[in-house]
Amino acid sequence: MLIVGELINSTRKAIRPAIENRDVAFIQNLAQKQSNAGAHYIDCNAATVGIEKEPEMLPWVIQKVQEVVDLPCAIDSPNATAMLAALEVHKGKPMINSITAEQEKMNSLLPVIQKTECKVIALCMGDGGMPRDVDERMKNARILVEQLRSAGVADGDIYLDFLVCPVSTDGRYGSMVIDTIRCMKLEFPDVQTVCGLSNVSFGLPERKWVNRAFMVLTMGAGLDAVIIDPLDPVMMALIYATEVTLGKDEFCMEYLMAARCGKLDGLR
Ligand code: THG
Repeated sequence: MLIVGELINSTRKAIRPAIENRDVAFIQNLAQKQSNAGAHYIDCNAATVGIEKEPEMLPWVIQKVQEVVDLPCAIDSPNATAMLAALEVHKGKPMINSITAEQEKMNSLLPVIQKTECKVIALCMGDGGMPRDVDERMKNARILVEQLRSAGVADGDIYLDFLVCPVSTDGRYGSMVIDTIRCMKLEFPDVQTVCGLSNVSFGLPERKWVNRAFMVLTMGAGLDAVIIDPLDPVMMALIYATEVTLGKDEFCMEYLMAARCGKLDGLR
């Protein structure tokens, strides 16, 4: 399971002021903690500082993060100018978070993707707005896979995101994502799947339990990558335990290593 640490996101209360005040220690501490907890990518989002400042602030965040952790970033921005500026300073193979099947998004980002060795998160959203069902998600997925393939992106570098919505607003949203992951794996076995897991629990108390249950279910359906708070030790222990039960952990090495490092002590 590829883990993208979600904590450096300017929509979070503490992050926006930290970015605006260029609080290096705060940002770097969060990057280090997520890396130590097992994140493979650090999501970096500076979108709430505003459209004029983001092209300056997002590259700054990425530079500060990569000064202290030897990890690539998921560059989380809706703004093509900020994305380009961030790619200029990024070291290693970045993850572009994200492109959609919306015409304008495609036109601005596909040429950038074509020139960059990168992984790409593709949100299954088109010009019709939020997809209503599995079919609409699959329709957008097909457009995205076709366009990204023709921009030279290998299937293994495409991460389809099926847009997790809160189950508190409609109880069908959870199983809709699970069904879409299964469909996708049948049609495009080498294309990867990702989700921003914590969206599922918006509006509910004690959200962590819902996130953890959804993690295990989506992994069972074939989820390959996830955007989460890696500082939840119970979540991380469940990921190790689920991988080993799905036979995705050769010789149970990761599980054994996690146990030896005290990473499975969560609820004890
Ligand atoms: N898909 C992709 N990218 C994404 C998402 C997705 N990026 C953003 C988001 N969804 C994933 N990241 C977060 C980051 C923080 C929270 C949830 C998802 C979060 N925030 C608290 C809240 O809103 O209640 C606020 C916490 C605070 O203020 O400290 O939980 O789906 N590709």
